[in-house]
Amino acid sequence: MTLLESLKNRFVGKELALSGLLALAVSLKFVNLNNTLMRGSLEDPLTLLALVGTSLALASLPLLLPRRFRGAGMLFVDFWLTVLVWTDLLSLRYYSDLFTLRNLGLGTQLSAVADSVVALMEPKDALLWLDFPVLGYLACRLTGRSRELPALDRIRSGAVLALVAIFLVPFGLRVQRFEKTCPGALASMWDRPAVALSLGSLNYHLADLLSIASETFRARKPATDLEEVAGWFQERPGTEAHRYHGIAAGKNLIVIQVEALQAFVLNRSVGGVEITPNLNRLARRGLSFTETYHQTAMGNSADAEFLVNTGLFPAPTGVAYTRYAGNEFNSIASALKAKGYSTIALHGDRPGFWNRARMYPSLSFDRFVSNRDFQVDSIIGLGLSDESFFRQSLPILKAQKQPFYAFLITLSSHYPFNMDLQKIPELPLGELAGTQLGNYLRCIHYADAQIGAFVDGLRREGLLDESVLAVYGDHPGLTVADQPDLARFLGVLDVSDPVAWKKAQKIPFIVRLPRGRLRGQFSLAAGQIDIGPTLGNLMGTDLPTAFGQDLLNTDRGFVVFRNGSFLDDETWVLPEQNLAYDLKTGKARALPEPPEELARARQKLIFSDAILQGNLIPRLNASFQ
Ligand code: GP9
Ligand code: MN
Repeated sequence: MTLLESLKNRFVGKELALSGLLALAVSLKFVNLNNTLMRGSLEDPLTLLALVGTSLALASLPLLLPRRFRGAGMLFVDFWLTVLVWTDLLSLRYYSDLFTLRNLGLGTQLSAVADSVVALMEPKDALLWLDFPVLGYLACRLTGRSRELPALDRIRSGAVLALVAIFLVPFGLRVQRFEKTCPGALASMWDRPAVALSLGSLNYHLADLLSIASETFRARKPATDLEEVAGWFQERPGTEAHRYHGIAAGKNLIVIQVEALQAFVLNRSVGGVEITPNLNRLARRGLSFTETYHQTAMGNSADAEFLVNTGLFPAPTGVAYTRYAGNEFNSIASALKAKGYSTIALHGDRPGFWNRARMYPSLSFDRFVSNRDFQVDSIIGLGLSDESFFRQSLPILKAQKQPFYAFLITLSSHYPFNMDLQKIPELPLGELAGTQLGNYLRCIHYADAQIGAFVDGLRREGLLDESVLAVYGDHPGLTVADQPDLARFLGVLDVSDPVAWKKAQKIPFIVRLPRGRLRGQFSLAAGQIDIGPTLGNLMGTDLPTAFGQDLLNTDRGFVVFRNGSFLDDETWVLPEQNLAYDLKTGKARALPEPPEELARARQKLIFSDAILQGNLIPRLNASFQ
């Protein structure tokens, strides 16, 4: 039978009608989901067209099946897409996040929330299933007549595939536009609801599926094997003999990751006002590592958390928090839990942002306090203001079972630093007023004041001298566009000189011990990956699979960056560019010989990647025993 004859057949007409009905039902469900995310989020015609197009494409797929299975195929598509929308709605209610296929591997975490799933359901959810009996009835009738209809032929399946491809064109165009306005967003998936708002919720899932499929397709065998990695860790001397090992054992550990905090603001004033008086005081009275570099990659805040808590490098592609949340990890929290600590993470944003709600259990945090749990009484930028965040965190820590490890992540000093400026006190900025650098200084000044109030609170509650307190910046906040202003502000001739810019991007790393027991400034090169081993040593524990070093027990800094560049206390090497810079003079110089450091840097990255890709931590731990 020719295609034309086939189309003339009224049963084919009915099939097409049924498929159209299915597409309509699917579209309506996902439009409803988009409206739940944000009313009016489908106002962009291309986004709406892409949503309808993808619904039509999916609803056409059953037409490829042998005729007698087509009705069932349609019900199958409807059933699973409805389950998907429903899972999204429940996930939004629980995590303020959307479902991702990546989290399918997190079965163990699912059992923890299984009880709440029923509690999250609402009577109106039944509406999602309204179309099911109607489609079921029509599909049955169609199948009942299947014998009268011709068998599947190649021309028709070709036509269906062509139709599917045409229906998917708006999706392709929408993705292309999104990649232009938000480069890298699909690979990092930092905020799934934000992606769904841009692409449409159904197309977010399609993009998610395609990115997982392409990763799986491209996945290469790790460039090393378990024995090699295990051997590397075992060759390292243990930390028991380290200076200050366990000096703060049994005390609480409070770590504050400060959004976009750079080191140049410390001990600096603007218009006669000290920008970070509280951090300066902490640094004076504690340990301060003045040459600390951020090592984050695509995952920004999440990479900083990951580097610090696990001592592993960020993922080579994508983001460890979103790609590898199903892995097992050794972390500061797991090491301290083994010593009887309770563990808690606190952050004033949605729990789903950066997949934190999924990642924290994998990092051995017992509890995650997010904006779902805080009273959201004042908002700056992306979420709860730092003032409210610290004010509410204090009683939570007071009630926390001691000893505890508390990991706090601030938020208000987030790029572009002008989101709610009217809520942030003024600074006498002079000619910097209104510039991004000026706004940044205001945000940091504000964050510093909140940290100061928190430290006072800890003192008042008797927690300060019962705790080790560490503060560091997650990544730089200023961009190349701020270089001229920054150069003027710092009084440095040319911040656009690579070494000067690299140094301007340093972050602070400060540790206060109970009763200010250890003090000092350290100028060896350090990275975020060294923070875990350094704190671990003070707490009398060890991170057996961390790639960083204990900064109090080494006289040589060595910092490796995700792009393969690395630096020690004298030289910054960029192997890809065949370049090296003298860190003191800023001058380019010959690549160091012999290239031992190059091999060491490479090996660390290869081993760390192998651990992530192969989920090697459980097997490494077993091999250490
Ligand atoms: C979001 C916050 C900011 O919760 O941590 O993340 P960033 O954009 O800096 O990665
Ligand atoms: Mn950040």
